[in-house]
Amino acid sequence: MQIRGLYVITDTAETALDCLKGGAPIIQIRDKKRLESEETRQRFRRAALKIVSFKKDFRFLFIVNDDLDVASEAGADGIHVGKDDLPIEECRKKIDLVGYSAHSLEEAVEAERRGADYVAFGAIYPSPTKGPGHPIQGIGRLRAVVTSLKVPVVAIGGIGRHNIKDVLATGVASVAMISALANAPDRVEEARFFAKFFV
Ligand code: 3NM
Repeated sequence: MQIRGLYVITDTAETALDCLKGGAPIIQIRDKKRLESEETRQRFRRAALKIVSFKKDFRFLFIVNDDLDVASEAGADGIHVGKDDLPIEECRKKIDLVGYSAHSLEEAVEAERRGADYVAFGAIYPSPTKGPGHPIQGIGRLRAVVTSLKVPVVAIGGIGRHNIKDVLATGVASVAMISALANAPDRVEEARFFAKFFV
């Protein structure tokens, strides 16, 4: 399976399941609080194992954010890292699919050169999840990244119903979301709405 379509990022198996029911082809588990305590780490691990169990009913790529041990234990398809995480080259030794978060065109090109299988680029718009201090790239820079890279580009940050069409017009392979799905009154329907743009 390739990186294409709705890319769901969540810290719960419940949201993952709802989005799979809506047709999402990619799920990433991400919880930046997972290293706060043994309890949060175990919660993360259990959620990863639960999500992987959904593979018996759904076809999807499962990606773990920044935790090679949990990714290996769960038998995840891939790992996603950024500049402060494990190097791409280290991840590559243990797992087939490695994604990287870039925040400039230069960083995106460099990630591809170092062997990333896809590059996430953001934040495209102000992100409710990242908050006000996080740099905004806008559609013009996204387009430049899409045209400069051979690997699939995933747009991320502040994407929702009101701007999805502008994002897709850049030719991105995939669109990643946290809050637009997590906060939707009906997550299955919301995932279906976004997933259908790619069929
Ligand atoms: N990474 P939402 S923006 C996890 O710019 C993440 O790399 C970003 O959440 C980046 O869909 C972001 O709620 C948050 O804006 C995405």
